[in-house]
Amino acid sequence: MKIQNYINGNFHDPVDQQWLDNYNPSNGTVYGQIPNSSKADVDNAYIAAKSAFPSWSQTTLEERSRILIKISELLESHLQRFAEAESKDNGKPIALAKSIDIPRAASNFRFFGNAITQFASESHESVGQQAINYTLRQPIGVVGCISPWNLPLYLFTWKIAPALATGNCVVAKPSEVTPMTAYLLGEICNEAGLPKGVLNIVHGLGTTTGQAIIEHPDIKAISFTGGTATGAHIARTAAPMFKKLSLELGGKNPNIIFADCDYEDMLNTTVRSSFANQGQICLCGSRIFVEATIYEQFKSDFISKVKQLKVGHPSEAHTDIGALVSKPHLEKVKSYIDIAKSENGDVLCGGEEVKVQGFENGYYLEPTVIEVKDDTCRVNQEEIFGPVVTIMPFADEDDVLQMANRVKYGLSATLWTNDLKRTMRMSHQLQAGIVWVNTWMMRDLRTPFGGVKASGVGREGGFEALRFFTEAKNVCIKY
Ligand code: TXE
Repeated sequence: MKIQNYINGNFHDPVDQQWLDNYNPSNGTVYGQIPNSSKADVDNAYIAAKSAFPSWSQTTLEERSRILIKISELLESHLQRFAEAESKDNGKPIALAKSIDIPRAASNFRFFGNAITQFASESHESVGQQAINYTLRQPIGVVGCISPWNLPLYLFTWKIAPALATGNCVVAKPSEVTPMTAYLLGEICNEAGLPKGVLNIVHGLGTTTGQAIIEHPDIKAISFTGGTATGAHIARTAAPMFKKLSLELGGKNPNIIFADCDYEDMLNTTVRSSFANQGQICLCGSRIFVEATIYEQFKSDFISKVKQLKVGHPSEAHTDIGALVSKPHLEKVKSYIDIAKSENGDVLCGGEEVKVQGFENGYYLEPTVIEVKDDTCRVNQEEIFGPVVTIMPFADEDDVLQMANRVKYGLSATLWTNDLKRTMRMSHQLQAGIVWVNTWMMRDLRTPFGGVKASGVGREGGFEALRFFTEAKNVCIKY
């Protein structure tokens, strides 16, 4: 199957007729071609977006809101089709695509369609000077949205929905590894009545298509989710042009378990926070720290639960762990298991590729738990982004706080305890953009989302996203 770019409301081949193979990770076969778009395609997308901007930015909030909510409803009505496409493209279990990815993509449009109608700005009276100041929130113009492969439609729409809600026009690029649901979204947008050129989707490699977007002098803001190295490259490229940037990058998140927690809840959630989506979520708790008094008990209970996880074909209802997204990614993740062994890490379970019957060329890996002796070892410091977690004991609060913060990343942290004072102390000191206490990945779209340190700059979510996609202008009127 060949997919095309979505520009000005129509589907087009890439100008240079350059194509890339699209792989099905569950069986390792090529099942389609996608454009490897050049600068010429990005320029065409930009021109369409620029011409659509005057009208879209002047469209009433009610009308923009209505269209976004219509997109959300159409996504919901095509749930099965989108979930199948996502699972096939990415390797994630169909049940996960159906229960999380696609519904959350639909929620993004619904949420920002509603949020824009509530987006107020401030005013300040300059007392004694007989003047009133108010803040205008104006759309930026044409903005770029670049998303990764792990939660393809969910993260793509997480950027596009607030960009459109605020009256911007968009040039967007999904990951070249998982382009399919973004391609299908174009059809839905036409059906929902989104005017031509308001959203344009170009497909291709980061180094060609993505690079053309970030280098485009008139695409004034970039919202990006992906690897930290790519984020740094985007920041360097964008700096001389003073582009506005939102960068959501990698994570190496601590999952901190105290003896006083609700044990069963913690255990079940920790299995999920370690291995959901094959561990390919920037929020996964990939470093597990357990209070020494319950360490041995936890180790044995956790390993026994992990061993029960079923690695299998993504389309099977009972699959817990599907395929990793690509062959190169599988190789990268496996290389960390070798690194762990060379650093005296103890592989407590997993560590081997799995040959799923009938799909022997798929990219499957056992869920892997590595006991590490020292928190500064590479497997404990570098983002692996696969079904691999480390575990180690800690002595007390100070000890674990030091280890939790001793990484270059700072996206999220999870804390398991029933001690309120400790919860407060630790939540305030953990270097992370999000702290979950006695839960994991509970999302409320109104909350700020993003990381500190090498996990990025800027915040998405709620009004933060609407602020990012607008320029604040102060108007001061003397009366
Ligand atoms: O990400 P890339 P990759 C981490 C994870 C993973 C590593 C690399 O550790 O192993 O990053 O993954 C586009 N200009 N995360 O290689 O390359 C690219 O086409 C403009 C964490 O997939 O960062 C894709 O659309 N764009 C992460 C997007 O950037 C460029 C999720 C992400 O790809 C570009 C994914 C360029 N020069 C990986 N180069 C998370 N935070 O959730 C690439 N791209």
